[in-house]
Amino acid sequence: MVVSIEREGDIAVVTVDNPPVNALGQALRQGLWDAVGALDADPAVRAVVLVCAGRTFIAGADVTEFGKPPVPPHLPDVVDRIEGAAKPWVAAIHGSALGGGFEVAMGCRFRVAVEGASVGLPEVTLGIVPGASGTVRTPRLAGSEAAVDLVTTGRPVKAAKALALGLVDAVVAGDLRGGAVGFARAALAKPLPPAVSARPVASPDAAWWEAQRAAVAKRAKGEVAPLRALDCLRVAAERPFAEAMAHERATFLDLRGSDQAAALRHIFFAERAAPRPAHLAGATAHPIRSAAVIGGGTMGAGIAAALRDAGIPVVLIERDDEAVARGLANLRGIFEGGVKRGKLTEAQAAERMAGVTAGSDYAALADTDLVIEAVFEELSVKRAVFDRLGQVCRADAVLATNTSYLDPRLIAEGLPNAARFIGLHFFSPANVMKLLEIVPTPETSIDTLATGFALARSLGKIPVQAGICEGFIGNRILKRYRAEAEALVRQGVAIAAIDAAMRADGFAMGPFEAQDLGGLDIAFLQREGARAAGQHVPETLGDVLVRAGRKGQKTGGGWYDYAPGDRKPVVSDRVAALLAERITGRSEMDGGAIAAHLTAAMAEEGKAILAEGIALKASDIDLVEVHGYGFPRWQGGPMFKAELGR
Ligand code: 3H9
Repeated sequence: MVVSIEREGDIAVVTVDNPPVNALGQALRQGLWDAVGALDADPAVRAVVLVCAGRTFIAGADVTEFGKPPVPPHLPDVVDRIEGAAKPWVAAIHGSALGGGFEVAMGCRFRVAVEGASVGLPEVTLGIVPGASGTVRTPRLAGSEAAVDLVTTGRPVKAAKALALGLVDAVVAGDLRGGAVGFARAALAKPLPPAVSARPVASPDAAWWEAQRAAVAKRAKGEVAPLRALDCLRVAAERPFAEAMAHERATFLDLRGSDQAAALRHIFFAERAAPRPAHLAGATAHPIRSAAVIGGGTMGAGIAAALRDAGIPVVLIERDDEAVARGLANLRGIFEGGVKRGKLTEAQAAERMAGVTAGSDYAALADTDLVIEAVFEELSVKRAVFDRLGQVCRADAVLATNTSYLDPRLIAEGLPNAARFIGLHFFSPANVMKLLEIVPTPETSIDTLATGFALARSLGKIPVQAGICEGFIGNRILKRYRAEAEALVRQGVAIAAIDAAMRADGFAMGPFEAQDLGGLDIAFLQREGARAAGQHVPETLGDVLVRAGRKGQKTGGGWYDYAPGDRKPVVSDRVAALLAERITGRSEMDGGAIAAHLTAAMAEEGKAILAEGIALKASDIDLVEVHGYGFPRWQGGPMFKAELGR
């Protein structure tokens, strides 16, 4: 039974129990529909409290039903039926009331939330708009301004803010069910407020709506749903309720079948499947109660910050006192930045730092559960670190390298008990970026691998297993992407046209401006290293620029020129002159064709990566690109896009 009914005197308590998140599948919709009928017919019931079992209130429509034809009763009808019930319903919210879940709550006459709960309309993150009155009832509760923020960003708000906005009527501490029943009794003693659909909504003027449209369009970068949601909200403010409902429903059904919605659903489910891969079901992760990071540079400090954010005590090792002080300063800088941006309080930042011990003596690692090496990307330096770790660490301590290009097998050579060795490739800034590539060697044990995934879960990262090749999954595709972009330049496509095309396609930056930001020299030095080792690495256009002293923004120029102190890329005559003899044609390829060509190249590399077993599944490659390399989420990643063929 997904819906059951109990009595507390004259109050009925309807309990929804549809694990894992009480999603509104057909059985639940029917159960709620029938409950209204049964309780309306029961003269002993004066009011109804709607509670949910398990970790959350109703988390929304059942997303797994979205690929299929809708089956009645449809959610808007269920919400209307609850609102039209003869007895007032009170939604008792814990966990999250999201999407259709919050729409059901808005069909109720009252909403009571427990402290810590949140409410929201995240539909745009799935490429759709709310489809059961979210755009129409929300402005009637909280006004158009709050509704625009909630619906076009999809970001939920916590109970206290929801109360301030008028989205909920009361916040209770502790016993939610008891609190909601008490609220219902008290409410019955007073005249009932009008149903939400009957409340007025004041429309802001046309200029305000136009300003919203410009702001949402700027954020959306090609994503359709936020603008369509804004249109629905405007109709809801300017037209009668029924007309707005019809408009919202038509928009919802239109978007539900769209490519963007399919892509966003693909990423939604891939993200949820990633942390617990089926092939690790029988493995036992080692508990990580303490961790150490070797190297306090940008990457090491970021990893240490991520560990501290998860509450894990950290030892930070650097080679001498001066480097220790620099590492600690880097770490402090990260937490201070968190305070400046309002993400951490001063007290939290201090607590983060208090959990860090720093020094240059490896003896401090004798009882550490996990050590992550993040030193200079040079084999001999890394091997020296693991020699020391092999001597001082417990035999069962998990030892990880954060290498992004080197072969982990070579780094682990000679390590006693190589079964506990693994690659954990973080992305910079490591305390912010969600992606973690997990790279086992042939000797890594399944339990060590499971430890990598468990660590990712506790750090809130999205783990993807990668096999060993140069650049693993992400950097290998990046290399191909850059090579293809350079090939276009050689054919005569303008550098700025390529960057503009990728931005228009939804990337935060194009390939050349991104290199200018990160610096061209790291990849250059890698190529030079490979050349010095006797490998044939053809000259790239980037090599030409670095040899001319153009390493990116930090040298005042790379692919573009930069005025001192200004990050705005300016097309460079000097670059044109430097590359002139290598540019063989003149091409007027349009932006759409450029983006299609480059993303297809990424997918082609992805296919090779899959065929070689470097990635276990195509959706892992999509997660790497979306979470590590700025591939637009609403396109679902290169593999999904290629599969779709559009
Ligand atoms: C909508 O409501 C449209 C309406 O306006 C109109 C309709 C007409 N459906 O995230 P977790 C699964 S659109 C199906 O790890 P947590 C998930 O795949 C919807 N399945 O848990 C996973 O399965 P498994 C708007 C769902 O505790 C399991 O539940 N709502 C759905 O970390 C646990 O998920 C949303 O977008 C779903 N809606 O976080 C809310 N949601 O165990 C989406 C989850 O097999 N959900 N699953 O891998 C969430 O944000 C989080 O799940 C939540 C819990 C915060 C609720």
